[in-house]
Amino acid sequence: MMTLDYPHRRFNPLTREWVLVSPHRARRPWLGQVEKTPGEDLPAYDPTCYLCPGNERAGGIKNPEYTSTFVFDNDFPAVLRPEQVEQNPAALPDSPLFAAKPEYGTARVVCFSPRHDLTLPELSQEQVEAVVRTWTEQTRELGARDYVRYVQVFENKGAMMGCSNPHPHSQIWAVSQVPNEPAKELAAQAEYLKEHGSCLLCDYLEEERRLGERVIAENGGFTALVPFWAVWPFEVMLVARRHSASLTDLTVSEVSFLADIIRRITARYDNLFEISFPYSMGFHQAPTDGGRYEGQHLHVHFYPPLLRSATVRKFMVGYEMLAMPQRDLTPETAAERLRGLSEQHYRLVKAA
Ligand code: H2U
Ligand code: ZN
Repeated sequence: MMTLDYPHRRFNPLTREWVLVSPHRARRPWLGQVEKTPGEDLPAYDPTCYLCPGNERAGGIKNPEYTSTFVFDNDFPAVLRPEQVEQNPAALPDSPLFAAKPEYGTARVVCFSPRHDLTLPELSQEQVEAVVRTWTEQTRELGARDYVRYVQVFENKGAMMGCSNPHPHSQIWAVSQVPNEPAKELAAQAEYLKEHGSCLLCDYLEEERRLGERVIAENGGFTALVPFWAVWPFEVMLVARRHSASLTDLTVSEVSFLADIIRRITARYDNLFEISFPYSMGFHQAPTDGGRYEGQHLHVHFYPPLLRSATVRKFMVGYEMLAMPQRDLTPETAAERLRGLSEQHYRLVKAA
């Protein structure tokens, strides 16, 4: 077990950025903001929820009486299809100091199930497999559009993350240019492949599995670990065991493995403070422009904001905004905490 209890920095080879780790600081007192804990007793159906089956959304559209996953075009999309944009893109400034480019795309919302009250770890294996298959089909369908170069699948969970509705759902933004985060990671992975003749995440995964100290759980298809360079206190990465680039490359059994690891990790998250654990999570996959992205290795990032309890969050402010990210708790300690938790969801245990 690595014991580094003095300040140091760690390198993230995926983004090629550094994070400052200050383990000696974890015990400082907290007199700051205390968050509200999320409501526990949600109804299975909420007549005022715009995502529940049969209910009305903005603009008067009615949701069908869906029984599995449900996908719809976001009624307030951040990006528009080329034919929806009337402005002449040539009017945009394009010089080194005033650079702008048009961005096209399609934004969708994916409801996980008709149930207003059940999050990923509370859904069955079959139900989460349906969610994974929906994300995969959406990646394929939207990725095939000529104006789409990248399909970002993500979930924003919890009021603390700015999520507007507790009804379990994710979003998909399919856009015409590779966004910043995947762009950095694609470049780093391509360069690593060129330099070492092997895949960055294949090599990293092999080493992490050998060391074991940051691994939380795994199955035949995926390993869940706290990355060596984690920024958020309980950040987790799910890494595909096989060198696959995208959701669309997964075999039927890998889809099951992915659903399994998602359920197990989110159950551990909820069990950590016995609340519905907030986070932003998302997939990093290959662009859909037909290019070859041999270095790209499918993975999922979970970025949860909570630090030491259900009510004390990590703020990315001050030094983080102006200099570089910093963390107190070491990734090894976070992994140990998560590893020690049950995979039986506390609410299901209480209900039994
Ligand atoms: P969050 O995942 O951040 O809660 O966002 C939910 C999305 O749902 C948000 O992008 C969309 C919002 O634009 N939405 C609709 O498409 N229709 C509605 O009637 C309300 C919200
Ligand atoms: Zn609902």
